[in-house]
Amino acid sequence: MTLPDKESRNGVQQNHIDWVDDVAEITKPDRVVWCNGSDEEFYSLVDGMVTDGTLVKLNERTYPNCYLHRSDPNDVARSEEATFICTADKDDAGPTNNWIASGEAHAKLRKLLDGCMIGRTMYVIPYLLGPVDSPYSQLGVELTDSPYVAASMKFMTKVGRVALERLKADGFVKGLHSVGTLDPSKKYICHFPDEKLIMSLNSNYGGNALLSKKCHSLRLASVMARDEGWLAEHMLIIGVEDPDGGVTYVTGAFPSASGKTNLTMLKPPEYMKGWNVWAVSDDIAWIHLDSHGNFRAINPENGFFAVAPNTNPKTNPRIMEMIKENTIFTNVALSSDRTPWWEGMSEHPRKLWDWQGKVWMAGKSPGSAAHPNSRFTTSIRRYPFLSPEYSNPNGVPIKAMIFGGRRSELVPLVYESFGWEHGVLMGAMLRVETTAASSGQVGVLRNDPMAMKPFCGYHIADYFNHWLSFRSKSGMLPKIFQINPFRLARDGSFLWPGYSHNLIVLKWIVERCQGKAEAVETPIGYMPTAASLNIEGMNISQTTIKELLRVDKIAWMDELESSRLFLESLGERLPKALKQELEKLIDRLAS
Ligand code: OXD
Ligand code: MN
Repeated sequence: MTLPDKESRNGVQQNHIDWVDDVAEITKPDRVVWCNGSDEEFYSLVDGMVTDGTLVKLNERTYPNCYLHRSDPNDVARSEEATFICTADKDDAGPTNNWIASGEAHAKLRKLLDGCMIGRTMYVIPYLLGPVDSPYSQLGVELTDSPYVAASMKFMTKVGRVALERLKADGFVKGLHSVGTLDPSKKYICHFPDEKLIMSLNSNYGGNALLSKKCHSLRLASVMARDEGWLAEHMLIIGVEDPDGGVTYVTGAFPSASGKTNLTMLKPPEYMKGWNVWAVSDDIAWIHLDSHGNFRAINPENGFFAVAPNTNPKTNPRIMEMIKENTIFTNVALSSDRTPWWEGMSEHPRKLWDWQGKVWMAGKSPGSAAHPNSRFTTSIRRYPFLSPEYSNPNGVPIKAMIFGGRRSELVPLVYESFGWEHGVLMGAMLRVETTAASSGQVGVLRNDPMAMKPFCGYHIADYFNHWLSFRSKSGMLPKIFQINPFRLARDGSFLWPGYSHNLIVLKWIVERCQGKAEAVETPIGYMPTAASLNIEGMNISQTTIKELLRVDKIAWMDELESSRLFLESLGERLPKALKQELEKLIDRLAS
């Protein structure tokens, strides 16, 4: 074993170094490399992976500095069944999480870790989450034997000097990751909130292996947020600019693979002159209250790890431009000119190599050429419409929070809650169709409160209580909305064209915050009138709009019954205020 590079760990506290040394002692890597986040280091990592076949270099002329990574076919999505919260008491993890007692998890993992890095390099990745100099930012150190993870972390976080500088003084979240043997029966993604520790074994999929993302920024951070009085949410953050030049900041919680990245990078349609959308975050928001009670949100991440299928120059030209350089693609298909391809990008080329590297012929080969959860990873800095406030250490002031997700029926295009508690209920009742981002069946309805079911690191009923507690902490509560651009017509086509047209919905939300847009009161909340939606520029009929805004009372009663059963299944800890809100909603629908 070569000793960690003294130069790069200079000044780092001894106890931090001790942990790295202790892990190396157990996992026995051939080499330990402290990452500094430089471009040279990135190129050396990707060159090594191109040489050993882990990456395919894409066409340098059309996709400069872009690479394709193909996963093991059994390791293509987040593995919720292998994800655990490890605490002393099962009740702290609650009914929506898998749990292993922390002592037992340590013992189990210790065996699996023994010698798991023999013949490999262990990369030590010090990373900073959030703006430099922000009081809300956090440090982590990920130890990994995956060069794919080491290279991707450079895009996803701020690696190296900026983190090492803070490591001299601050505590940090410890993350240990090993690709292991990729044996699915030995896959464990374990979180130890009491120790600020993550251990992830036998997966190399981003959501399981880039520990800064779901593991640190959501599961562990949600516990810290509960204890410290803030929110760690599975939310995008955008600044919506109106024709007067005002920018209204909005967050949006949607389950995985439900369009957060598309909404974050929305290009306004031709007919909405003067409007724009500025990206702050496409996946995660850390939200703190400032001294005036404003909700201030930062993006802990520094990059995108987002779904590729259906992204095309029409649905999202801004994304297509961004990923033409300095991007790692995972599990997309490959064209004969070594450019990436996925379903919904363009007409099927006649011949492709599918996501597993096999020849794929249009009209002949079964299944899709790209994996439905194929992804791109790139730095947020590449995005031309990155909000100038992205780096603001104090975050951006949030005026509206949106919940959403795929619902082919029932949920209207947009509606607003009557107040904070009702909005919290709206989030708690979020029930959506599953997507390919997590292993398991796609398109099945499941409860995914606040889009946090897979990511809340503690008892979900306590989490609702935590949300409710902001009522007494802030006089500046954001308005809460639910949206659903995914409603289907009888023939299976989408009723709403989505993508850039979603700005019409955002405009209504912004104008509600500004006190400008009209609304009508319905039993489920405030809804836009057809006139207040400003659909003149769109090619959509009044009948379709009416359908999109229809409240089907009988179907809603069924929905509420399912929600009631779900909420009751959470047990004693369910806040009374939430039950009361549900009763009020039932009464409104019944009257
Ligand atoms: C993601 C997810 O990758 O939510 O963002 O799964
Ligand atoms: Mn996500």
